Amino acid sequence: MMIVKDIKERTNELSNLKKSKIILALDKVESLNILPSVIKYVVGVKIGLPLLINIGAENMKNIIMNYKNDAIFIADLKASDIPETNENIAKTIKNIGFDAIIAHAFVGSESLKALVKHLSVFSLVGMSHKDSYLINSNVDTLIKISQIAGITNFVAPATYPDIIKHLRKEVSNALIISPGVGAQGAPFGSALKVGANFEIIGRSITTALNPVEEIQKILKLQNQIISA
Ligand code: BMP
Repeated sequence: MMIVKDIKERTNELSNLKKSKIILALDKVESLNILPSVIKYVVGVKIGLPLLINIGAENMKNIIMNYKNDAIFIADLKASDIPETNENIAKTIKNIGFDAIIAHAFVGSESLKALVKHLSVFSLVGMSHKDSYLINSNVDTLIKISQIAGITNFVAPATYPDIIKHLRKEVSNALIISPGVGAQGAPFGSALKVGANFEIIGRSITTALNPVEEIQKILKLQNQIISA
């Protein structure tokens, strides 16, 4: 019988193996070119909606099949629909081979539960951009909604470290992945320092002249922070 490990266990194992706290964010078709050379340094790959639409489900299936033992794959759809449609989204995404999906919590626990039935869910309880005041001023409600749906995996912003700190305090066993380091201004390692498990990093790597060198630099910084 195949034992299915949960997402926290899998990311921990991969992280220990690779000495990495990086989840690579790929949003553009051309960014796929770097995948073969960087996959061994990252714990997960977060696929953005534009990339998924542009390459299509069949191509995505093949990519995931190719790398499924090397990293976890997260569909960043920010699912936010009624329960019936969310369930349809979850089935579709699972069928492509994704391990997890990112969802908005503001739609309510029933919509989240519809996703949880099919795959691991990362609930968005804060966002990294300047305009994110509506979501970021409702973090506690969003955490509650997520918990009612049985979710302990979260996305929280590195650009608002207090949100990560608060989330870690509220949900001590949470798996927290955090965007906003690098291109959006938060220093590499800063999200880890305040309680995130992994940092989601896109453009700093995908647009680097030498993505492998850039990753190695980031890993060094992350490891300095972890061991400090
Ligand atoms: P970058 O490192 O290039 O800024 O990429 C960050 C990634 O995380 C992007 O794919 C973006 O869509 C996503 N993201 C974010 O930046 N802030 C959030 O609050 C939530 C996200 O999913």
